[in-house]
Amino acid sequence: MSSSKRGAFIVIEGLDRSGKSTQASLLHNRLQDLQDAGATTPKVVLLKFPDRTTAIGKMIDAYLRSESELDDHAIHLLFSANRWELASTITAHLAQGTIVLADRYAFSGIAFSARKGLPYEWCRAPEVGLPAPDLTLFFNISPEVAAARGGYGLERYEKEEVQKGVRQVFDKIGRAVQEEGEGKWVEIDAGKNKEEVAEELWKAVEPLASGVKGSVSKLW
Ligand code: T5A
Ligand code: NA
Repeated sequence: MSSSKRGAFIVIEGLDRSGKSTQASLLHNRLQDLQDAGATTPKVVLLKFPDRTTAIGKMIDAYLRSESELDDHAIHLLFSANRWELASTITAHLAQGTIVLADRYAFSGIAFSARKGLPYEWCRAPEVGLPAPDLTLFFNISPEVAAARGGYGLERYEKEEVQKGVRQVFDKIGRAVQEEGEGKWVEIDAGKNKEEVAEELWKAVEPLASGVKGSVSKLW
C-alpha cells in the first residue's frame, strides 16, 4: 500500500433480511484472504450497527426484541450514540490504512426513525459529524422476497408495511448522498443468489480495496 493512501470506509445498507450480514461476512473473508495471500490489500475490520455488546447496545437489543419500551426520540438517540461510541475507532483504523466494513450505519438510523414520523432533519442531526463512508452499498430487495427469507418477522420492524416506508426514506437518503457528491451510493440487486450478489459487490469494492486518497469526510 502506498503511504499516501488510507483505508476505505465501506457501508452495507438496506432493508431487513436483504442479506447484508451474509455479504458483509463474505466480503470480510475475501479481503482477509487477499491480505493473507500477501497481496497489497490492507487489513480489514468488520463492524456491525447496532453493536449490541456495549451498554447502550444492550438497551437497543432489549428494545428491538420488544422486551422494553422507549420513546421514539430516545431510541433514535441511542442508535446514534452507539455509532458515536465507535467513531474514533473507525477514524483511527482508516488512518492506519485498515479497511472498515460496516454492516448498517447512520442511514439505517435515519430511515427507520423518519418512517415512524419523526422529522427527517431531526433524525439526521445527531449523525452529523460522523465519519462518512467512501462507498455505501444499498441492498435493494422487494419486501415480499425479503419476507420469504429465514427469520423474518422475529423483530420489531420486520413487517412489510414498515419496510415499504423505510425504503422510501432510503431512496431519499440515496439521492441526497449522490447530490452531495461525498461518497458513492451503489444499488445492489439483493434478490439474486448469494454468489451473484457477492460478485456484484466485489465489482464496486475492488477499486477501493488497495486504499483511497484524501482525508475522511464527515457526514453531511
Ligand atoms: N435499526 C438499525 C434502526 O432502527 N436504527 C439504526 O440506527 C440501526 C443501525 C436491527 C434493526 O435495527 C434497526 C434496523 C433493524 O430493523 P440488525 O441487527 O442489522 O438491525 O438486524 P438483523 O436482524 O441482524 O439483520 P437483518 O434483518 O437486516 O438481516 P440481513 O443482515 O440483511 O440478512 P442476513 O444476511 O442475516 O440474511 C437473512 C436470511 O436470508 C438468507 C440468510 O441465510 C438468512 O437466513 N439469505 C439469502 N437467501 C437467499 N438468497 C440470498 N442471496 C440470501 N442472502 C441471505
Ligand atoms: Na443483519
